[in-house]
Amino acid sequence: MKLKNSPDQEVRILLLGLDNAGKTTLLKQLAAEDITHITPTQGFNIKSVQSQGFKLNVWDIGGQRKIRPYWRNYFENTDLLIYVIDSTDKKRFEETGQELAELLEEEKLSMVPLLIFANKQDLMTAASASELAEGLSLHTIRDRIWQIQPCSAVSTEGVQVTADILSQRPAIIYFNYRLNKNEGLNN
Ligand SMILES: Nc1nc2c(ncn2[C@@H]2O[C@H](COP(=O)(O)OP(=O)(O)OP(=O)(O)O)[C@@H](O)[C@H]2O)c(=O)[nH]1
Ligand SMILES: [Mg+2]
Repeated sequence: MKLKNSPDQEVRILLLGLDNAGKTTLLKQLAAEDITHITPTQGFNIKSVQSQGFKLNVWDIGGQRKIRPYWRNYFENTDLLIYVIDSTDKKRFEETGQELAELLEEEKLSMVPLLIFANKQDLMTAASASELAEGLSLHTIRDRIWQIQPCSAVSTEGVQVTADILSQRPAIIYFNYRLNKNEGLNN
């Protein structure tokens, strides 16, 4: 059992993806906040969510093209990368795939576990998670743990699973990640 005063393990989570993907909506849902007045993010938002002995520090960075060069300022010490995709935005699947591929090449994000949210599944025109996985050639990712998750940040469908992943999986993901880096579990 957790000692009363033992500090929570902090997990740094980075939310990235193109503008309009639904990152901020997702962040607000995770923090159980109102989602009715969300505007495009010009800089970043950060929220800390307490979960299962973990303190999840979730960084949501604006995805507009002119802001993307600043993503790299947030890479350091990331424990989990969440990449959000608007599953209805077929015209930009190639663009989002390119941005993701570039992220996976980043030294500072090497081996960082990847969770992809196939968001906006509440809309009729949404591509399925498996279609996206195929389109983005996710099976070629071999240098990290990855998972694709269908969800709707608006209806919250899949967000329960999201909350579940964020509360249960980081323990596993995080420890695997540390083990892979040969850092052991005690530091
Ligand atoms: N139907 C539907 N709309 C969504 C969903 N998630 C987000 N949206 C809408 O998509 C729009 C963009 O959402 P944001 O959360 O602002 O997107 P973002 O990724 O933070 O965008 P930037 O801050 O520009 O990078 C808003 O109008 C949201 O209401 C979803 O799951 N389903
Ligand atoms: Mg935003």
